[in-house]
Amino acid sequence: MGPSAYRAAGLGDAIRDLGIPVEDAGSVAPVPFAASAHPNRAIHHLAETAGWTLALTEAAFRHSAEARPIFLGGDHSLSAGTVAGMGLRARAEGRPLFLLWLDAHADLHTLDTTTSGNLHGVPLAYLTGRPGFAGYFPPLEAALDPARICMVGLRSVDPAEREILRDSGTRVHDMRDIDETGIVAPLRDFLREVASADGLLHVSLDVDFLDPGIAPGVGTTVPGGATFREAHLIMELLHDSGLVRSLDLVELNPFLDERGRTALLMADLAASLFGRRILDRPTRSF
Ligand code: NNH
Ligand code: MN
Ligand code: MN
Ligand code: MN
Repeated sequence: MGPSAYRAAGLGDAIRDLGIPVEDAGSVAPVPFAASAHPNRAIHHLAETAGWTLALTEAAFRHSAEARPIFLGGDHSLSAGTVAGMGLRARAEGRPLFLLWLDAHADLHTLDTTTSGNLHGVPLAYLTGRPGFAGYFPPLEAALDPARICMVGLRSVDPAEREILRDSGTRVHDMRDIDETGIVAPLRDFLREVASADGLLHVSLDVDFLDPGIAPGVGTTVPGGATFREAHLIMELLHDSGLVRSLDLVELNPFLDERGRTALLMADLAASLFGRRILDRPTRSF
């Protein structure tokens, strides 16, 4: 239902209004994937998710050749495919892929450590080539270097994820960091690294990055999230950087939304990323 809600919220027109041509490529269909049964019996929908991952990897690679794709979910397991596909795109262009992960959660469980069994909690472990996915998920052709990931907004990290993050080299900015120092300096620092490496930047925006007070339409709300302005400022800085190649909008659950306000906010944020601004201003280098 997420993609329909974004369409109804006017996502396409919000970007067209900026003078950018938009094409709706429609829905991706999962392809069959014969995943083995996993000893962790908690896991839900393993073979289906693997099939989606395969289909989305191919779609992301194909659509990113000539466009800056926006992937509408669906839960965050979608990123296992979209980011894998963007990894192939980056490799084809001979450039490194960087990832900005805007989320309350780290989504770094492996199939062995997840206790909820919800596969939206595992995409980053898969994408960074952590062990235990072989035979269960599609083989990953281009693993992402954890040092090229920047996480912003964390406020719910499980013990196994904390362990993985400790010496990963990933840039991690939890909500406390944002409270203490703001988001501008660390984001500019990351963007400078992407620019100097001539990298491709993928942005993955989980609804629960936002504070539940402004974005109630998600199954895993966590109090103390990003404000309206913090989120918009990130999008505005990303636009000014000119570095973003692709975007995920994930975890929207229209059943839990209030009068479409979460879908509208996510569409607004995407429009800011694509260049909507309050006033014209001299672009400052970051
Ligand atoms: N870490 C928890 C789990 O694996 C929660 C993950 N939920 C999310 N992630 N919404 O973004 O179940
Ligand atoms: Mn997530
Ligand atoms: Mn989350
Ligand atoms: Mn989730």
